[in-house]
Amino acid sequence: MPMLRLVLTAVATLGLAACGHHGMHQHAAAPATPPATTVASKAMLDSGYKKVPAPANASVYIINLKNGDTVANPVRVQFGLSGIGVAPAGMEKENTGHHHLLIDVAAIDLNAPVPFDDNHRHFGGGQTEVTLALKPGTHTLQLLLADHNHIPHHPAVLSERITITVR
Ligand SMILES: [Cu+2]
Repeated sequence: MPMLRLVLTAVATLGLAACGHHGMHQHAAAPATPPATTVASKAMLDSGYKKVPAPANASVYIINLKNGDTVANPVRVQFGLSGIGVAPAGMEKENTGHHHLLIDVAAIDLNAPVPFDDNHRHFGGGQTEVTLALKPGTHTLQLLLADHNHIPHHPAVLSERITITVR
């Protein structure tokens, strides 16, 4: 698609020009982190479980870290939520869910409970931040909201995936 490529090039050029003009950025933008592979969210699971609906404007995001950041241990991650609220796991309440931090997860099944393991951290107490010890090197972080049964909402409330470097 030559047309699309042309547009993208133009946007990239403008972006660089803006950076140069304002002189606020000390480093070139970090390469974008490829999104995790997902299957499309279904309103109802094969088991007949009807997913908790999420408002169209619901979003989740990492407040204090951005793609390309370099940080030292311990790594604090603050969870931001908009358009939907937090409730502890096990509590069924409309327009709520609890946070999950996906660490180095490249594929997400949005039609199954969020796994319980070191790469999928549940914050079933309704916590909105965590302090982690991560191995030095690069890691991806992504937030996923899920319902009282740890099943993602429909549509899924999933943050951008970012890469950080831990010194
Ligand atoms: Cu959970």
